[in-house]
Amino acid sequence: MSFFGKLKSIFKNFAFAKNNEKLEEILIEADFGVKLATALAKEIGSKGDITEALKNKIDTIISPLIAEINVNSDKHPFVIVLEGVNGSGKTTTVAKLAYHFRQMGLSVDIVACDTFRVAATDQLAVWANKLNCRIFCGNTNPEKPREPASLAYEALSNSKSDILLIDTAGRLQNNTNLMNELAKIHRVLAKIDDSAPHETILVLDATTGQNMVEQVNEFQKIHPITGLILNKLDGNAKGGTLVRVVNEFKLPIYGVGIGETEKDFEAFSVEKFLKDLMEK
Ligand SMILES: Nc1nc2c(ncn2[C@@H]2O[C@H](COP(=O)(O)OP(=O)(O)OP(=O)(O)O)[C@@H](O)[C@H]2O)c(=O)[nH]1
Ligand SMILES: [Mg+2]
Repeated sequence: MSFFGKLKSIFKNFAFAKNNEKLEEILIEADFGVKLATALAKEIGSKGDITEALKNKIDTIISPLIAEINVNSDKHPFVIVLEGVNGSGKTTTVAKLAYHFRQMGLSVDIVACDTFRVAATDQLAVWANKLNCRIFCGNTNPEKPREPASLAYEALSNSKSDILLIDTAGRLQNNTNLMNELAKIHRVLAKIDDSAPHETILVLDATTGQNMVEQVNEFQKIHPITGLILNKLDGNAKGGTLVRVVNEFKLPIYGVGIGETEKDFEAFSVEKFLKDLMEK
């Protein structure tokens, strides 16, 4: 039974006041987290049409944070760093953003800072070629991978494009060495342009659930995250956690990934999200 169907059937037979606890339970089960679940149950539990009330509430939380990356043409290049855990969709997102900006008539350079895996650079080189972007890459010799920060420095020193997209290696948020490496990328970029990077986007795999909150927390410790991209919304996304992450961090949502091609990127739609949440 769908999440909202489940809600409806439970509330059909009971008085509202008695069931705040049950609503809370369901919201926790749907990954909203205890804090938000309790707050929502308290607020919504006394309303007549719970489904509508919940929809409205989710809309109020998410809608104000739907945003577009605002490219400031005074910053040249406008530097965007993509970060996230392994497999969250960073490299594919670089391709999606490159395509998006190319469509706007902007020139785009890409930096393959995942220098430790030859396959990572190859994957990005294929995209760069397809999307007509210049690529900076370091690991011509897999025995001696280039230091990511040094490559980022070289790229920003030499790029003449409107946009510089920096792909980074996937890392677990609790891996200190790799997190320090990320901090170093930020430091060297700021040496060239103290306002860079102009956007630091955390790419989240929306199917991973609870752990997303911890990911945002840990990446924020390295450098302020300026926005989120939520990937794999075409898959079995954990709806509740998304609402929770958005509610907790109040970070702009710059878009969602809905597939594996460069075109599978769009603005977050609350309407579509709620429809999916109800059907899943
Ligand atoms: N269905 C779906 N698949 C996606 C989406 N975004 C990325 N993928 C797939 O997820 C897998 C991982 O994507 P990558 O872009 O390589 O992820 P990454 O974060 O760069 O991975 P690492 O560099 O290994 O950390 C690939 O098979 C992608 O095609 C999406 O929005 N929807
Ligand atoms: Mg990658």
